Amino acid sequence: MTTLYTMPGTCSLSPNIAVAWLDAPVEIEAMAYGDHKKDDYLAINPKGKVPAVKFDDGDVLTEASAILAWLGATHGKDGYARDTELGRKEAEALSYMTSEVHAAYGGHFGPQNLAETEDGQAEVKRKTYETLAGHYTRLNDVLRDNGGEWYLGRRSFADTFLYVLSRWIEQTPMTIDDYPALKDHRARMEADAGVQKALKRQNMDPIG
Ligand SMILES: N[C@@H](CCC(=O)N[C@@H](CS)C(=O)NCC(=O)O)C(=O)O
Repeated sequence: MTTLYTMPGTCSLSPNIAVAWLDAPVEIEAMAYGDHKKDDYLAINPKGKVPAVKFDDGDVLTEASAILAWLGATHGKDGYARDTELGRKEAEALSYMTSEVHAAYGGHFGPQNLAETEDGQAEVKRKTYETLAGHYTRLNDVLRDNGGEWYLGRRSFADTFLYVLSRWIEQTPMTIDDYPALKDHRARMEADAGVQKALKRQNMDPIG
């Protein structure tokens, strides 16, 4: 069976929610934190990161936005196909969220990779939160301008990644209260049965 590898607290929650929304025939493997650096998993994904999908024939697909694109193309129902305006906007939004916003979190999760001294790392973190505040303002405003309910005005996989990002804000000195549209969206996502199912399958709880 096709398997999606996940780990608590990580962006693998995004494709996990997409699997739940599509009721796609994909098994969820809930790894414990740290398993991503063990040999068994490194044999599947040598990058040592989640998410990854392993297919029946042994082929492996990594990168959240590629996995979401595959899910939409293979198991997508109305609204998830890529050859629609929503599909194109979804691809754009997911590229932004993964390659810009997620990547900017490197300065929060791993400042030691960007500076050696304590002062240097503190500076990295300060700049990181400045950058992230700009991203969160943009995300909040796009969501608000699209009606406030779903990031692109209609439910799409962009909402699954946005939910991951609006959870991570809790780990920073920033507050979701500064982004009211994101705060409402996060609460709406947590009321969704597919999101609740995905959280449980990945050993995570709602923020509440
Ligand atoms: N560019 C990758 C990033 C994947 C990534 O950084 N995953 C994080 C979790 S959100 C991870 O596995 N981190 C573990 C580590 O780096 O040790 C994607 O979009 O899928």
